Amino acid sequence: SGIKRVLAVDLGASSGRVMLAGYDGARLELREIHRFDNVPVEDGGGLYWDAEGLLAEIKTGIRIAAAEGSPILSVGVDTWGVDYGWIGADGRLLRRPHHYRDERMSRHAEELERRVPPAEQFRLSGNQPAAINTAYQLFADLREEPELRERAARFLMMPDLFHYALSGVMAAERTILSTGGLLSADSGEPSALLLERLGIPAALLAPIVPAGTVLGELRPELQAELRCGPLRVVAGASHDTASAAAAVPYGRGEAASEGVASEGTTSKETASEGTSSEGTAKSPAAELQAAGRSAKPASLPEAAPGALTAAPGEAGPAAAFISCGTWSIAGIETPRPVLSEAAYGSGLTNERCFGGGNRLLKNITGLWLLQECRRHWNAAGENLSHADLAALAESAGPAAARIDPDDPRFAAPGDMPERVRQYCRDAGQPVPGSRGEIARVILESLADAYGRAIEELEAISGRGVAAVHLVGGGSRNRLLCRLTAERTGRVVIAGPVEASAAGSALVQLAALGELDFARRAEIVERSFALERYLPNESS
Ligand code: LFR
Repeated sequence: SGIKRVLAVDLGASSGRVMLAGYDGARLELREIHRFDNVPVEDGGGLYWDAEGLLAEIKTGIRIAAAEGSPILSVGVDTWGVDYGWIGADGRLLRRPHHYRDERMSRHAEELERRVPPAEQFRLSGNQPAAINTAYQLFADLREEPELRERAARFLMMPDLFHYALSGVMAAERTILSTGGLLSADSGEPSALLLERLGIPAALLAPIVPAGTVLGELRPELQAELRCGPLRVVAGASHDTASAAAAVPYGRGEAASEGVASEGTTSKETASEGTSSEGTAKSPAAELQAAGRSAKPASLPEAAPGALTAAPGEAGPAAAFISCGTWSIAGIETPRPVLSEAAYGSGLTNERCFGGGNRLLKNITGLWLLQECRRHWNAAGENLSHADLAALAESAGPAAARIDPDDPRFAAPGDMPERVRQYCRDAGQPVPGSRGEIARVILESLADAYGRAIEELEAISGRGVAAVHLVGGGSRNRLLCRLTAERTGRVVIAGPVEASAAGSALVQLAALGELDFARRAEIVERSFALERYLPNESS
């Protein structure tokens, strides 16, 4: 058949999934093939990834998909940022990779910041300094285990580690590496200065490749073991946020906004007349340009670093996005990293995009707060789904209190409902009682944080934000979408829900020459039910 199939493996904070994506030249269809837990392993006080177990699950997913009988072209893995594993001289993992919620970095952060003060880290790398960053983790490891200098041949970021296990090829894909505080913001290459001052040997980095690189074929042993064809292993935009951003249908929802009034009007309606609305809508290329991006075909590899210093795109209004999962990442794409004092002071960070551009981002604690509440309540015998919680929050009505989602007291797992109450008590605010009230306080506080983040992004990038694309799991939460439209004062276009998997598939297909990435917005709009929320329809 004419359908091109690729596998997107998305490893998230509580679960991992293998999604089979089929592309018929117009629409992308995603189907979950295999889902499994991704729970950090505790060992001797440390927190680790169960990399071996996850690899087994990825293989299971490939085997199940292959057994369906249709050829699969490729597989690509994306994960959250910053984490990595150490590879020994024999090419094997030295030990379980650490999880960023591990605490060892706190013992070395002070020394690291003495060597490279936070403001300088930001100026050099464009990354907001944070103890979870790869730079802090590597620094801590090398100080606590100096023998790593002898024993380790490389460190590989988590997606790179899985790609290596699948293909036998060691490479450092740029979007995931750009989360770690190690790359020069200017060149996109490792910062010699940073590495030297932190005592991290440059030889520990694998050769850097752009997002959308075909690394090779699945190792022959695995092809035999999994009874699949010679599918290729593609390093896509392997940071989950970079993948999610690759699936943002910039321009599509806004173009169709006039005359569509009600919350929850799915753009299925606009999509079915989609081809006819084509006439009134700007062409995808024009939209990409209006969003400050160049509309080069994405099957081209990522632009050379020099391209980043090209003149910024037109100054017209841009669309921002919020990728809402365990974290909420609010961002706007810019031609170059934004390294101003204001960006640093507002806690913004810069990461690389597929195609070579930059994402200016604010990382906000996301659905983590609700996920932890749910875990707590369900451990006490409830059986609440995410939908149940959303319904309770909806019927609780407007909240009388607010929390700061990024307050450090919310970072670790635990009794989140009580922490929320305590926060309100400490702040002299009305204390939420019921589960619905607590959930409502969290959602309204998140929406407030989104509102502030969009203002900051707009002010600091100098680009007007006309609309906000809300993608990821949170885009399913209608209350959150509505509140976000209200607090940001912008049209919110919600979806796709499985943004990381969709983005991974789009990038893989582009890398294989099967899809023109410049058309990604119309493909996404045709493929997923996007919903629009207008700012003036308050709750
Ligand atoms: C989202 C994400 C963020 C990153 C955080 C920690 O899943 O990848 O982009 O800042 O996780 O790695």
